[in-house]
Amino acid sequence: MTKSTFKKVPSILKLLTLLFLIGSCKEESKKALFYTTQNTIKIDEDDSRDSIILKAAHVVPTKNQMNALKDEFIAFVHFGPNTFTKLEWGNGMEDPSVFNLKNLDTDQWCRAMKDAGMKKVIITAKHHDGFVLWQSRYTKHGVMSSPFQNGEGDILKELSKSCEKYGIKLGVYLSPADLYQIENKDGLYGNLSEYTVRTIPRPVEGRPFENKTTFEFKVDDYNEYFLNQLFELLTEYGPIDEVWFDGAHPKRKGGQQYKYRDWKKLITALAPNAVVFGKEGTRWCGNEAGATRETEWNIIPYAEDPRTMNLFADITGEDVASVDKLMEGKYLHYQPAETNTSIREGWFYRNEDEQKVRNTDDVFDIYERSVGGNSIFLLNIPPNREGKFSDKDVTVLKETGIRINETYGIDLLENAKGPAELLDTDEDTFLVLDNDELTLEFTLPKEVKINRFTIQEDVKRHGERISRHALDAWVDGAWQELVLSTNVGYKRILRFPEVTTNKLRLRILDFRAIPVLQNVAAHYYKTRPPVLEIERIKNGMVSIAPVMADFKWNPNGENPAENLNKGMKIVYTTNGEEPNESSTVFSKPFSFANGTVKALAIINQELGSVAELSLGLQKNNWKAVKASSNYEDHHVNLLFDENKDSYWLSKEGVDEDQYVTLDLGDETEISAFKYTPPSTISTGMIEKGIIYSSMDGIHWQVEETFEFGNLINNPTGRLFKFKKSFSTRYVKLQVIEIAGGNSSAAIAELDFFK
Ligand code: FUL
Repeated sequence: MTKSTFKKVPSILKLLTLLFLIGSCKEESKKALFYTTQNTIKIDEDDSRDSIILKAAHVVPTKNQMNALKDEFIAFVHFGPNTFTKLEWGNGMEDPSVFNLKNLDTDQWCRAMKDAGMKKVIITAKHHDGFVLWQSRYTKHGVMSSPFQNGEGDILKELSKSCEKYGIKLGVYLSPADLYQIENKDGLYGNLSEYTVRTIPRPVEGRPFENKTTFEFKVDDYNEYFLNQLFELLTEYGPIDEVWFDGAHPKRKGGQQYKYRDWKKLITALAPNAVVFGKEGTRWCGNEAGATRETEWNIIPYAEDPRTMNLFADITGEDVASVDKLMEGKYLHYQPAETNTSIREGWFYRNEDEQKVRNTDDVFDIYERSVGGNSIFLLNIPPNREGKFSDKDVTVLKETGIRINETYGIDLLENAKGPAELLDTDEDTFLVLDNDELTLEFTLPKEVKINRFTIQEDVKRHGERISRHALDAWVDGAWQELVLSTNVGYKRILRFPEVTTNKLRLRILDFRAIPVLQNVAAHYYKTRPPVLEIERIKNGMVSIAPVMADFKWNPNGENPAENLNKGMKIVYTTNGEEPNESSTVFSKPFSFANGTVKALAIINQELGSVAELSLGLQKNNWKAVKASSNYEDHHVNLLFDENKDSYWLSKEGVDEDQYVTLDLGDETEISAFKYTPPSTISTGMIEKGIIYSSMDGIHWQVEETFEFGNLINNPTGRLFKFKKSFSTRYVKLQVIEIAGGNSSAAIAELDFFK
């Protein structure tokens, strides 16, 4: 049935037709299309809930979108004046000489991307500051005015050559926001110029184009400038596979509008293979942290026709395209999400010591959640001031590539029995499921260990249809459910605890239309027991968890170590003995004081390394009696709140005497204390002090003077054992010396031990 015949049928008939088609599907099991597939399908007034769902199941990607999905893992490169000014956003008024690049090694970038298995790179040809990385004819604000190769360098040209050499596709980020064009006195952005018919490209004397195509558009000065630059980018740097339009705007001016439909005409003509990000091509996933949705459908409801829209709002909610959401739309449009985040804290390179780099666990986890969650993984690697990717970043890319290869390069279903269309590597074979046979079995010649399973729908021809599914394994003579999940789309990677089996069963539990699968594969990810961290949280409860990556920029809230090590258990002891398989399993925080907790992770019978933490008195009944001053956000109570991130900080230059006095609640025997300084500031480290004891909080007795070294460089907790233990109810810590000669004292946490 074609779309037009479908349109003419009144809704009751539509529903009957639908039921008939679904009912007759068994006989016509190879016929999964009820009418023509399209990239955008209009919802009609008389469409029912069922017919809208059926329409959604016929929305398919364009060739360019399909290729973008198949690229899976791609690179982002943020490079420009910000790399030198160490800012995330420039202001457009930077002197081009700040871009003081002496060396450039785009081959090195491409090698690192290749090692990671990335298929495309998108470079910030122009970021919001308006500085251009190529030899544009239309501005002097760029590499042409910088010291780089005496103003003759062209970053894009270099990258395009390297891309060709290493077989990597090229994409350009051209920021619609342009601070240089906003701020400089002859700037074109929002200059209120008239919309007149203009020829693109505008000829420039002595700089002819090899490509003789011309366009006529009725545009203003800034749109003309933008189109001229697009023309240069799309005709002089080899094939361009993606054009990235950022929606962010540090500033706007003069009510500047963007004539996107004209930009699109130019892109379609000059770079027919380019998918357009931020418009109808691909969409932002809604965050910059590498967070992914549990369910990511790529059939998006629109209130207007996305084929004619100029403005595309960001889509950020958790529920983007559930059936209920589809009902709110007037058009259904295929639009894959790009999960974009940076390998470093920030989009631009700043430095080696402070700017954290994601570890391989983190990057691999995002890869599995994004590529295996029906989206494209766009990872930014910002080159440094030497024009290279830094060593740390290169190592992570290499390790990620190795993990992807070792895990997904081997299909454990290779010699399995099951539907041949799904087990072959031919992308043009697919399997239309039978309406009452929605279970698929795969039998392997021998038992294998698996913990990953990938499913791909035939989105290219049949769209996205599965909305719930489960995977089972045959274990000890019975089916055991391994994992239950939601939609599939281009690719779903299922992660579950390792199982040894020779039979797997995929059950499709719910769908929008008869599911059509393209491929399935089973894999094994070599997990390793993660390093653990023990900490006492509020109310004296002890918690044990894999160490989280210390990546403070936009944390996505996922614990990669836990994600990757499904099936891991944590065991611990509190009696000083080394933990082993038969030790207590950690399932929830427990109350513990005055002793040592030792813990390790076990995965697939493999024991990880032992983590250990000595815990002092519980602090539930402690009170701060007195303290020298404190800053408003750094109250003295924060030094016994079991949180190392918060701290007491006395005011600079206010007190002659710096001290804190605590009431421990009961008379207690004390043999040692631990001082934990804050790790986020380098001031206030107490190098030298005195501990006093008191039974009544009035009469004090000196117990001992303590001293700690190298606190600024190594701000870790320091234990001090008293020569002789003592009984006390009140304790006073008197500061004698603060590292670096500061006059503010800081304590993140104080602990006392029996
Ligand atoms: C954002 C921009 O403002 C950032 O600087 C960066 O380019 C990121 C990819 O998109 O919207």
